[in-house]
Amino acid sequence: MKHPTPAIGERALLVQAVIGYQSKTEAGDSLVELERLADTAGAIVLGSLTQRRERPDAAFFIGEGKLAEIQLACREAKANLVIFDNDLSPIQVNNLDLAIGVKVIDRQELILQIFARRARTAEAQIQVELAQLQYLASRIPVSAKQQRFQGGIGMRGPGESPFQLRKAPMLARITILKQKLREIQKRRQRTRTHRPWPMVCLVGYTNAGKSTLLNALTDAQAYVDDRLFATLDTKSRIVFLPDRRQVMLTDTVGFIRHLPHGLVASFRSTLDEIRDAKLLLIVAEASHPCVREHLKVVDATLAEIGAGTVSRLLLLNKADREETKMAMADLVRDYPEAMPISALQREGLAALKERMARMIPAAGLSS
Ligand SMILES: Nc1nc2c(ncn2[C@@H]2O[C@H](COP(=O)(O)OP(=O)(O)OP(=O)(O)O)[C@@H](O)[C@H]2O)c(=O)[nH]1
Ligand SMILES: [Mg+2]
Repeated sequence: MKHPTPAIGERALLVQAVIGYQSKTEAGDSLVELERLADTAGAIVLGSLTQRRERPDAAFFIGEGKLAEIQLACREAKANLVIFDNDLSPIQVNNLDLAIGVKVIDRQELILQIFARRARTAEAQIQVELAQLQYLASRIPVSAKQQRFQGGIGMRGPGESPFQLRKAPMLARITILKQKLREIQKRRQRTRTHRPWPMVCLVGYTNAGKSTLLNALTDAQAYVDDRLFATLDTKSRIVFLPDRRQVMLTDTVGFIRHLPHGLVASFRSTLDEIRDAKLLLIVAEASHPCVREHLKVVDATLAEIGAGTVSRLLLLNKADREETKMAMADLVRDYPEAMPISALQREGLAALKERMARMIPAAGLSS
């Protein structure tokens, strides 16, 4: 399977514009995250530039002075890629490309590239290709002038401007991919309806420890890595609850700020499992200084995929870490229902299973 975007392996400079009110910690964390994303994608990060602005510049997102600074920094560091932490419009990408003279991408495109490189199963690969094509198709500019000329007398007819001609094969491919995905999903749906066990899903921000917890609770040997988006091809395993009943525990793709909407939509089939689950185990990295913000992103993403009403249990993971010990008292006060655990040290898991048994209605369980 071919992906339209190449692997990076490039020398990258990071740029972040802090717009309006955004706290220093949050902006800082977003930039650290971008650096980790760039590293995961295989780029060498040379440095970063930030700017605080009231609102984005329509043409370049950043101001003139900062643009000159970026040009200079790129020349000095021999960068051949600039990655923006902010979501850019197609016009801004074009303008920046031309002005700086190196390739410019934004956070969403970077995430798409990572997904493209990491997807292993046929389903995940189709999902990623679909998301990439949708992203690219949405970036083909249709100027007011072209729209005016479309379909005029003597023209080739509506929808045939040069830009639209570029778009047509993409749209055709999108249709084919959607069809393929539907077939895989139908098959998946059939096996799912025949499954006697209720579903429990592990969800949470990327790197929170979901796969580690799956491994700790079952004999799954899910891939664990201190990297963002370690899991794209998810696993499911049976867990025995203390009353000897069984549930099917499924790992899921991690969430992150500005997860491209196309990606969320394409991964819908995997995410459908979340919506149909009897219980969601929300795994949080309690040692992270921005854990509260991460939980907000998780909440918002769950709402976006229609899983806002599924019952959930919050797990404050990585309780073994020194950093967590300081923060735990505050977190437990703010989230009184949450359970501290350590997936790595396998602490708190017996209590977790007890709680799961209590939270899943007995009628929905098989023995
Ligand atoms: N100290 C400590 N580290 C943990 C714990 N749980 C997970 N980790 C580490 O956190 C990192 C990420 O763990 P994963 O299980 O891959 O996280 P994930 O949520 O599956 O991440 P993605 O698949 O990337 O979304 C790994 O380096 C784990 O070893 C824990 O309880 N304590
Ligand atoms: Mg994982």
